[in-house]
Amino acid sequence: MKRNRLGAFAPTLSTLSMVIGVIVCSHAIAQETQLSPIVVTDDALPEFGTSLEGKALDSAKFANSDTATLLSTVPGASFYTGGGVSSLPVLNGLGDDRLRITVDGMTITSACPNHMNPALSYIAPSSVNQLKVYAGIVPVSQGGDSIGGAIAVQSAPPVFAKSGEGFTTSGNFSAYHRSNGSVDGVNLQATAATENLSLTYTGNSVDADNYEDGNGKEVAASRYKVRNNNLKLAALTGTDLWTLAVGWQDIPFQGYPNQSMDMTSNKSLSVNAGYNGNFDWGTLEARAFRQHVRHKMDVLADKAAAAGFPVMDSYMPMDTDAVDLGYSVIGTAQLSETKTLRIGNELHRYTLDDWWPPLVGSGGMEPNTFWNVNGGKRTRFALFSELDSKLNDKLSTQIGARVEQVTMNTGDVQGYYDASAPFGDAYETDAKTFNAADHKLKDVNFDLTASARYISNSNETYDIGLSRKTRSPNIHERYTWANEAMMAGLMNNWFGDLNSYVGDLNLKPEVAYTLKTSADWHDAKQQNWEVTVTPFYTYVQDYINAAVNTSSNPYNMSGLLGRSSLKFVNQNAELYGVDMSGKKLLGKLYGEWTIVASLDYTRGKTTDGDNLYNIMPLNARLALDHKLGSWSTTFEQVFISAKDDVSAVRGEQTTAGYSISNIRTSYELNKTVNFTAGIDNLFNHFYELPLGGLEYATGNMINAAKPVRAIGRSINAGISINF
Ligand SMILES: [Cu+2]
Repeated sequence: MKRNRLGAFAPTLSTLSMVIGVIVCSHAIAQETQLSPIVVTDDALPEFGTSLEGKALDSAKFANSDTATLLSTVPGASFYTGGGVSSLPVLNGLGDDRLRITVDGMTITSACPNHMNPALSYIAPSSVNQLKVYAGIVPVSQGGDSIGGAIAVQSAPPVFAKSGEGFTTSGNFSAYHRSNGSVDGVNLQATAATENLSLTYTGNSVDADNYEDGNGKEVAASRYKVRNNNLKLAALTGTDLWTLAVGWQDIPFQGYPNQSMDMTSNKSLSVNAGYNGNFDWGTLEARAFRQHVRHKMDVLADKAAAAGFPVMDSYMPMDTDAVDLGYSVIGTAQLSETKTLRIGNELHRYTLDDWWPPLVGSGGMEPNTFWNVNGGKRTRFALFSELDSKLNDKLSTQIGARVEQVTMNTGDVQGYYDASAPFGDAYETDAKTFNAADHKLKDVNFDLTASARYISNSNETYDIGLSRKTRSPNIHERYTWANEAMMAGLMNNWFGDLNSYVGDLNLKPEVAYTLKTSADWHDAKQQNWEVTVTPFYTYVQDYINAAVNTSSNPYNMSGLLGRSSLKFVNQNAELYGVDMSGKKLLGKLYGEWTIVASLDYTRGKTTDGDNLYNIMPLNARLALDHKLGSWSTTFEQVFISAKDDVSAVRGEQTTAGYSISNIRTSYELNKTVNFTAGIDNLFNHFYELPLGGLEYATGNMINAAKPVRAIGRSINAGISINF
């Protein structure tokens, strides 16, 4: 494990249009000991995953404020973009709630009908020490309630003083600036530690204005402001490690160009306690956590202006109050030299209130509070077991089974008004129907994973994996109830497509069957060259998709040209494709040059013949890395083909192909100071985001909304200082 992440970024500060950017990271102080992770692992095990840490992460950190995008070099990864720090990651065409995403072991739910606050929005890129990604085939110990894959993000492990050293302090400060959107960020990390106790504070902030596209035109409501804090206490007793972390976040605003709403406040408080212990029989990891979030939405003034709305204090207040609560206990026993057994139990309970206060004087949004979800509950209880075996020198296997019970419930709802209002019955019939139904639901889900790795010789490794994975519907998919499309349905949308959605109590869990193989060819020392080819096929039974809402509610019509009123439905779907990557050391000429290339192809469609929504078109990345002493540089070219395979039912719009160039360089001085600079979208190319949805402010009853415009050229710089 790499413990030194200096490298971080670099940018810096600026009062006069200079650039800066920084990132923090570096817990790194050489003279301190770091507890090695207590996990029984074996390189021989099959793994359809990628682990990013150290330099591999640092190169991306200053160029973005959005932790999900640290995955951008992972084959098969893409992003549904929305808010500046809240992209929803996708692996091989399955994203958002279809991935299991944890932050320091905590399962955090997007507590918003637009999924504005997903798990990775609670940790800044600068605070990420390690990012593990499993695409398609996921060990059951890492999975559960997901069908696409898993992403586990870890902040830096605690640092203790060395034996005999007594008391020590260490830390890092970093700052960065990005020209497009005038983004300023600062990060601070400080640790005070003895041999047995360690206290670390981590804080960061980022302020961003609206960015400009490649034509120099501003994208309204792309601005944001974020404050994150975390205090972590760790104690060592013998070989046991205890941790207690408290985190709090404040996002005063985060704009969403592809939603009718914007985040106007997100305040959270989390408590996360962990234990890692060694016993005669093996190791025990335990964790308990709770996160409370208060989330608010309305429309930011600049978006309202861009959409042509009259100036008002509030356009539509929306409120969310949610709690994620959970624990996990995982025991790992080394049964023999060739067998490791893992047994675990997890509980995750999510509760949600989602209400929209009346707007006095609005006519259509009063006099009652609109209850979108009233006392929603979703509890998962899981047991799993996993066996790692080394059958011989060449062949290793992993098999696992997981059973998970998901129970859900919610209370009664009401709309803004009843049928006695002058506008008639937009809500009352739907509310009565919903309240008369039984809301209590229970699913029992089974997951199975079997995988094998065959190391043929020092040049060839082959993996194969087969799995069955299950995800139960989320609260909004099952419990949103109002067919009224212009107001209620459009608010229940985490796709950025500006359609209206309504839930269905009868939705079944989606079950995915995946077959994935991987071939890895490389030189014996794995330093000179490598080529990896990873094809996959997934069949999803009861994939939760959308169909035209045939409700006879008289207000079941969209207020936006080309947008539809849709309803969540179970369909069958299949996804297939291939990820390829390779690298080659070119040689030495004023430093060392390496070429790195990757290509992803994913196809997704329903068995009825429609394309799945938001599937990343064929894309490739070509990078030339240069290293000379403490100086490293990457020249990157990204190629994205046109998005033509679009979802008919969602009225998905095509986007044109494009190619952009990025340059990043960093220089490390005395292992203490790190300077970073870069230019993204060097040639200021104008393009539309394939997975960005539609720009709300460009659509109305006469004009169809256009795809969200991507950011133009940005000059970035940062500095990181260890102390
Ligand atoms: Cu929201």
